[in-house]
Amino acid sequence: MEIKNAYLAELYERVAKRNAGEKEFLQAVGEVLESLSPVADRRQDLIDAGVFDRIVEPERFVQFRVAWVDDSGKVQVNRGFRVQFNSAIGPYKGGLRLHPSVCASVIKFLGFEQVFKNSLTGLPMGGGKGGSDFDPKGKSDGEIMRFCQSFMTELCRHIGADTDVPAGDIGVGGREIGYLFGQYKRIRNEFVGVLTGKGLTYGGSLARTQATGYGLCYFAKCMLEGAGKSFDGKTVVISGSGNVAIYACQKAQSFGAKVVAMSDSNGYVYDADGIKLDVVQQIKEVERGRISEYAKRVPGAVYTEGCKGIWTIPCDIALPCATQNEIDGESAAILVKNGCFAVAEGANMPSTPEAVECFKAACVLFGPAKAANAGGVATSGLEMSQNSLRLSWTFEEVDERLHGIMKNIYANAVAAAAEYGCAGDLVAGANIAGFLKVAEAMKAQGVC
Ligand code: NDP
Ligand code: 2IT
Repeated sequence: MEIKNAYLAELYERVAKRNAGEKEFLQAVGEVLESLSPVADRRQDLIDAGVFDRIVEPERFVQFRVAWVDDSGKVQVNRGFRVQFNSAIGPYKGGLRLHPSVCASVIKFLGFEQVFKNSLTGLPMGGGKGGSDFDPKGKSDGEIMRFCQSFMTELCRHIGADTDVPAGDIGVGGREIGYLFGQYKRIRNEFVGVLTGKGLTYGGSLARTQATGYGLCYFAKCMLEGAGKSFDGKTVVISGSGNVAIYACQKAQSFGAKVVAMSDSNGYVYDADGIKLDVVQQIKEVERGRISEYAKRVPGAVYTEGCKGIWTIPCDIALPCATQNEIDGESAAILVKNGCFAVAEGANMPSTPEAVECFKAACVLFGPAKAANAGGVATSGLEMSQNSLRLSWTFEEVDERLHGIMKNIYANAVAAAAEYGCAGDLVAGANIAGFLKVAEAMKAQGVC
C-alpha cells in the first residue's frame, strides 16, 4: 500500500495508532485512503472540513453481552457488536454476521466498507454492521432462536426503521432474521421495517435472497462486456456455498458459464461436468450440511479437504463468495498463471492487498467487493422502500431495478476512475465514487 497524498498518509498513521492491532480494519482503511489520494490532492475544502479525519472514525460502536441457555441447560455467553459508522446520507444500514471470528476489527472493517458500498447504490443508506462471535454450526433451532432473542433484546435499543436497519450476512439468513424481527416487534410493540431480508409473509422483498449473487453477476457481466468478453462458455470457480455463492452460481449458469467448483470452510468440490446447483441447494439450504456431501451424491465429483486449494483449479473467471482474505498473493498468482482473466468479489474484502496487486499487474479484470456485491444491500434498500409504501413489487420489478443499479455502479466507478487519473482501475473508481457523495453530505451538514 502506498498513500501518495501526504495528508492522508499521516492520517493513516494516526488511524493505525488509534486502532492498533485491528488488522482487517486497517487493511480496509489503507486501501480506501490510497485510492482517495487524487481526491485529497484536489479537494483542500474536504481536508479543511475534516471529512477524511471524520470518515475513518465510527459515529458509534456498541459492544454487549449476549447470554442464552443451551439445550443442555447451560448458560452460554457471547459478545455482540453493532457499529454505526456513518449516517450522512441515510439511516445506518448493513448486515449482522454470526461467526466465531467476529471481533471489533472485523465489524469495523465491514462497517467502513458498507459506507462506500451503500453510497454507490445511489439509495439513501448510511453504513453500519454488527454481529457476534456466536457459532451457529451444530446449534439446534431452539438454540438459534434463544440466541437471536437475547441478541435483539439488547440490540433493539440501538436500532429502528429510520435509525439503523440490520440484515443478514455470514450465518444470518431468513431463519435468523425471523427470530430477530419477532423479538423486536414483541419488545417495541411496533411492526416496522427495522430489518431487511424478512420472509415474504411479513414484509420481505421478492429477489432479496437472490440479490447479492445475481447483482455480482450483473456487475461482472458489465465488466466483461467492457473488455469485449462474456460469461458464455467460460469456466467459473466460486468459493463458498452460502447465500451469495449459490445465487451467483445460478446466474452465471444462466449466462452460459460452466461453474466447476464450490466450497465451504472445510474443503471444496470439483465437478468437471458443471456443478448441479439443485444438489448444492438441497445440501446447504435444506439440510444445512457440508459441501463434502456433494461428492457422495454426484458421480465423478471430487472433494478435497482445505479451502485454499480451490484457487488452483484452472478457470477463466473467479468469484470469491466466502469470506475476507480468502485469496492471498500466492493463490492470486496461481489463478493468473492458469489463465484467469476476471475476478469479481462477492464476499467482502476476499482478496488480500498482495492478491489485488497481483491481479492489477497481470491486467486481470477486477471488480472490488464494494461495487460488485452491492446488489444485496441495494435490494435491502428496495425492501425498505416497499415497506414504507406498504406494498410489494413483483420479482421481475425488483430484479430489473437491481440490474439497473448494478449497471449504474459499474458506469460510475469507471467514470470516477477516469476523472481522477486512474482509468480502468475499478478499486479506485468505486472508492472515489462512493466517497464523494458521503463527503459532500458530511461537509454540508457541518462538523459532527
Ligand atoms: P453464508 O453464511 O450464507 O455462507 C458463507 C459461506 O462462506 C459458507 O459456505 C461458509 O462455509 C463460507 N465461509 C464462511 N467463513 C469462512 C471462512 N472463515 N473460511 C472459509 N469459508 C468460510 O454467508 P453469505 O453467503 O451471506 O456471505 C458470504 C460473503 O458475502 C461474506 O463475505 C459476506 O460478508 C458477503 N456478502 C453477503 C451479502 C448478503 O446479502 N448475504 C451481501 C454482500 C456481501 P461454512 O458453512 O463452512 O462456514
Ligand atoms: O455486506 C453486505 O452488504 C450485506 N451483508 C448486506 C447488508 C444489507 O443490509 O442488506
